[in-house]
Amino acid sequence: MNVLLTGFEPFGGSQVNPSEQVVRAIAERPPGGIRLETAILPVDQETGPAVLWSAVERHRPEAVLCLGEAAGRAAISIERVAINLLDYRIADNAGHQVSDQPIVPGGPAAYFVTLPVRAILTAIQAAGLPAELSLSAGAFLCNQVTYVLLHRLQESGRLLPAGFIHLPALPEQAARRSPPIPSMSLETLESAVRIALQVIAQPSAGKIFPSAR
Ligand code: PCA
Repeated sequence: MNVLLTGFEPFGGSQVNPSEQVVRAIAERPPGGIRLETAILPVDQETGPAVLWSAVERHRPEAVLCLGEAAGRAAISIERVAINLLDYRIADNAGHQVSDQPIVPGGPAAYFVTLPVRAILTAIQAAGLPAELSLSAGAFLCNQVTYVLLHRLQESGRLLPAGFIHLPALPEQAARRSPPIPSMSLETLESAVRIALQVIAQPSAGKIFPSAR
């Protein structure tokens, strides 16, 4: 199966982004049975969604898994939904800080992701790693790229499994906070994402899963 895996560049004053590091680590040793394409997205209101969509157009993946950092979360967070809202709590890397705007004017209020979220959760937990289903990817870039991805896939009639996983901070990021925030090692994050990819690449995963499954 041809899978597109994406992460984000660092943002918000951090030198690293766990999602970028996980993508680079998995790209070095892709899982068997998966033709992996990767992209690192800019944390930029305009170019972030554009780089993701051009990777979809170029690689024609059969599934898309996007990763991002959610500093402060204590578990691997499998997102279930993306909402039609831009309400940046900080500026992006290009200085945009938009409030209370739709991503797609007149677009649906929200899209469910089309990944087998419950199966991914169960598989990660079965490996002894902390994971959760999440009902909000926030209102910053991670939510935005997920919404734009799901919207364009739907508009272009390309219904394929696509969704988003938020990763906790790395220990070196957590150590710089006072008080420290929850963190997970790169090895743990990489293991969890490899499990998610395995679930996505299972034969039944060609189906579109409503997020309730
Ligand atoms: N996390 C941010 C954007 C980039 C990233 O890694 C977010 O949660 O929206």
